[in-house]
Amino acid sequence: MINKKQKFGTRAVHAGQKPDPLTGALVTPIYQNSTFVFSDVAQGAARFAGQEEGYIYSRLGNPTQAVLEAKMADLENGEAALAFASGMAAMTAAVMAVVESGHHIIVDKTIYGCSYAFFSELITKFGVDVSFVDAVNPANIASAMRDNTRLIFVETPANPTLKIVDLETVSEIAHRRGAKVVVDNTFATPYLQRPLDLGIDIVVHSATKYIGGHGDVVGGIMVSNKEFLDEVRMTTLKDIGGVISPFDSWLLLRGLKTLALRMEKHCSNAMAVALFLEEHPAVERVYYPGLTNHPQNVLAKKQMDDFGGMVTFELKGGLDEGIALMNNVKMCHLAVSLGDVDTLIQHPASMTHSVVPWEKRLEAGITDGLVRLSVGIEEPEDIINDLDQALRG
Ligand code: LCS
Repeated sequence: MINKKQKFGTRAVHAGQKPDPLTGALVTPIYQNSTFVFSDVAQGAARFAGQEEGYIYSRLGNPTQAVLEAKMADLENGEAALAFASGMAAMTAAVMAVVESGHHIIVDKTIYGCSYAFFSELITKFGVDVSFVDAVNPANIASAMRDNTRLIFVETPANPTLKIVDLETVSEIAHRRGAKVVVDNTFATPYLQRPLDLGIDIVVHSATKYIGGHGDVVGGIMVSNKEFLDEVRMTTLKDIGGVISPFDSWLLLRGLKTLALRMEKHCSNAMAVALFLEEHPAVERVYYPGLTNHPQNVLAKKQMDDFGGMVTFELKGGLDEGIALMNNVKMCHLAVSLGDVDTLIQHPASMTHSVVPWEKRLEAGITDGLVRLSVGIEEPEDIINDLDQALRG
C-alpha cells in the first residue's frame, strides 16, 4: 500500500496502481468490457445485493475505472472517488444525490456557464430552490442560509474571474446548519488545493482539464467519503448513467502520472504571463491569484500551494481589442476548454459563459471584454512573444 507520507508527485505515479496480477503488465490494462461473468446464480445475486465485492456491469464499475478512482481518492486525501463521463455528469450526480424537492441550494454566482445553467434552469424544475450569492464574502452565504438549505456549491479559483472562496469558513457555515458543501476543484487540481482537508464534503472535477491534461478526453471525478460515494454509485451514477469508458479512464490515468510536473510548469508560466500582461500598456486589468493586487491573494497563498495556470484579463478599450487579440494569436489556440499542455485563449462572454444572461454575467464580474487564457506548458518566452505580437495587431 502507498505510504501517505510520500510526496504528491510520487503518489501521482504510484497510488492506486499495481502491476496487473495476471500478466505483470506495468500499466493498468484497458478492461474493455461491458459485462462480467458470474460463476453461478448465487454469486450474481450476492454481487447485486452488495454482499460480495466484484464487477457486474461497467455502468456500475470497471477495473480500469477503479484504478483511476483509487488514484484520485489518494491525491485528494479522500476515502473514495467515482469517475464519470464528464465534469457535468460528476457535478450533477453529486447535487442530485443530496437534494430533493423542497430543498434549497446556495451557489456562488461566478461558476462555469453550463453549471450555472444546471442550477438556474434544470434543477429548479424539480422543486429545488437556488440562491446565487457572491461567496467571496462568506457572510453572504450565512445570510442566505434557510432551514431547508442542504447544499452549497462553489468553484475556487472560479471560472473565469479566478476569484477565491474561503473553503474553511464556508464549510463551517454550512456544517453549523447541517448542509453539505460541494467544491469544483477543476482549476486548482489536488496538486494545488485539497478541499476535503479544509472540511469540504464533496469535491468534483472536470477531469477533461488538468487531470487529463492533453486535450484528448472528456471525463469527471467525484471524491468524498465512502458511504456517500457508495450511495451515488447505486443511485445517480447507476440510474442516470453518466459513466466513464474504460479507455477514457486509462487516458486519465496516463495524464495523472505527470500532473505534478505539468502543474509546476503551468503555474510558473502563468505567473510569467500575468506579470507580462500587467506591465503591457494595452492591458487594463489582469486577474491572477498570484499577483499581489489580486483581492484574495493572501487567502490564495493560505489555501493553495501555488496559483494555477489560468490568467484572465481585460484590454484597454474592452471588447473590440479583446476580439482583435484573440483573432491575432498564432501559436496560442482560440478554443474553449482549459488545462491542456497547449495554450488556449477564449472569450467567456460569447463562448463558455454565453448561456448566462447578460446582466447575471456582469453581476458575476464577467464583462464583455474579458479574455481567458489557459496557459500551457510551452516555453514562457514563446507564449509571451505570441501574445505580444497579437497585441500589436
Ligand atoms: N467545472 C468547471 C470549472 C469547468 O470549467 C467545466 C468545463 C466543467 C465543470 C464541466 O466539465 P466537462 O463536463 O466539460 O468535463 N469548462 C469548460 C470551459 O471553461 N471551457 O470549455 C469547457
